[in-house]
Amino acid sequence: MITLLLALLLAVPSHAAAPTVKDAQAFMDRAEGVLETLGRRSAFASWAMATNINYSTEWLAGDADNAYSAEAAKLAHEARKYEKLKLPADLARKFLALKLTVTSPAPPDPKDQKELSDVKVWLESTYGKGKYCPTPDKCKTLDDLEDVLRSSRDPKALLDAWQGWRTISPPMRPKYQRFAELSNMGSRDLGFKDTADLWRSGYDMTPEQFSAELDRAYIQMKPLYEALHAYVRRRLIEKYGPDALDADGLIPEHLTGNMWGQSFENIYDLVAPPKSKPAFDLTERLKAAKYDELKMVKTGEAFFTSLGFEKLPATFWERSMLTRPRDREVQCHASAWDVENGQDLRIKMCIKINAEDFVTIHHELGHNFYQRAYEKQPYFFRGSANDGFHEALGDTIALSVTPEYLKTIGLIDTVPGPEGDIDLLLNKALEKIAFMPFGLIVDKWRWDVFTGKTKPEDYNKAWWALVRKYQGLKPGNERTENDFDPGAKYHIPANTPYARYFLANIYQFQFYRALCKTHGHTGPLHRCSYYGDKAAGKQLGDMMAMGSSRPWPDALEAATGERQLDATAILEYFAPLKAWLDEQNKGQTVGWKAE
Ligand code: X8Z
Ligand code: ZN
Repeated sequence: MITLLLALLLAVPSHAAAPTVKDAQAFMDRAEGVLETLGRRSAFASWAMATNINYSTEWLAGDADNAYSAEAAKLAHEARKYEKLKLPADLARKFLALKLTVTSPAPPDPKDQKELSDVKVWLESTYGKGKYCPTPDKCKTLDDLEDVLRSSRDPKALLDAWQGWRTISPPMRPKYQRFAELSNMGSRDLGFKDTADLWRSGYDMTPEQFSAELDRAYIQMKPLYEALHAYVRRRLIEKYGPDALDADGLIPEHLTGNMWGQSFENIYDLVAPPKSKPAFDLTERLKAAKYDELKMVKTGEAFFTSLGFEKLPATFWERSMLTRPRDREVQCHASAWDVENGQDLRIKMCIKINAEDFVTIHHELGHNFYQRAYEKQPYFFRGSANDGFHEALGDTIALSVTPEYLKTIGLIDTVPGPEGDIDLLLNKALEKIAFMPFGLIVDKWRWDVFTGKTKPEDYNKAWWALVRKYQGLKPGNERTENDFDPGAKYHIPANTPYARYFLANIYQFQFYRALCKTHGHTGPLHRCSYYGDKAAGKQLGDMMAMGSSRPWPDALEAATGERQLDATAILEYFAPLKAWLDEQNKGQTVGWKAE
């Protein structure tokens, strides 16, 4: 009897014992293994869908997404057992990563989980297949319409393309509303207030501090954006007259050369300094030198290898999608993929031979080289220090695509002298400075949707209020709540957080400034290219190899010696342009009426 009791006592207590750090470690090892397998399945299925959208690939992608999200939510619940333990810092970091691994987490009920995965796939594929059909037999894809925005100077044609693209998104509105509800259910189930709270929890500071950091950086940038805006507005009024005039000083979005007014680089010809003759036009040079899509990507790769990075694997060239296929629907928005942990890297892009895509290729390759650099990290540390770092990497390289570099690779014959500085800086500002307010508002809009501050009946109104306030732009024609204009920007239906691009725009100048210092560059910052500099490459590569294993200020410090998001680097880069713009804007109104 006594032995039986003893045996029972010995058998029972093990599950009641408090978990130890060792248990937490064992749990995490298992979680990483399970999610790595499911993540790989989901990556293959998503690739299959993005490069061939049809009923079957949608089904596969939705199913794999559901399996990953449901398992991640289940593991995050199990993880609560270890919450009270004092865990070593890197293990604690993995527990947080587990909670953040899905940007729209699965709600507890399997029926809701499936609905969420289905709605996500529906939104993404609707965007990918989206076409503007002025007549049923004449449909235009986004790339066709972007060509119009980029090249046409006829306000009617511009407006038609601009509003035509926005005919794809009204059906998304009820789906997006449901998506936000389901995603909030999942976020709350993990202990977050809502999905906005979850999205802002991955920056080694509180969500409130994160929002304040973005606002702080934006305020640093604002005078420069306003100066650029005032100058561009005046030149557009000169060109388009009444079509560009607005009593409040807002610029009509369809005249900016970009579908969302997120970059003004395509209207450089309209706003270039009046007397100057631009030294070269990169688009024209690429075409004249007979660059094709492959050569554009090879040239990008060569920049990275010049810094000491290994060549891309042979499978990159076999499996990437570089052009729009004729025979099937695809998601053309550029992206970079790490399908099998650093081994199977790919990009997916519908490349056009122009300067904009030349930069985007460097951007995408930056993702791939980053992915390979951290492949030896454990599953939850295979990421960048924060998501802004991933977006910044390739752009940091593209900033080194200077005239000096273009001459080295034979794309131009002569390097413009210092008299070309303002042209060059203006060109870059149309890309980088014009982007800043847009980089901020996409998630400001979504955070307000997720918190409930913006009600579904005000989705469109809230969007345009932000565009007006931050970008100083206005819609091409009157918009109502029958429209759903946020849905006409990829990252909304594809559920990709956007604050990362705002961060990236600032970080890339911090990286660039630091690498130029290592390179020993003297003279104006914007003339620096570290092409071929292995020391600069190592400095960047060492940070990339850290993955997300350390808080981001540590990673930033490793590459730059700095620990803060700091707009002084971008301001320093553009300082000569700011002085020039202020001169041009003398006696003119700067700014616009926001309310
Ligand atoms: O989406 C992208 C990349 C893929 S990560 C092409 N970008 C943002 C956009 O296109 O809106 C790069 C810059 C901003
Ligand atoms: Zn990117």
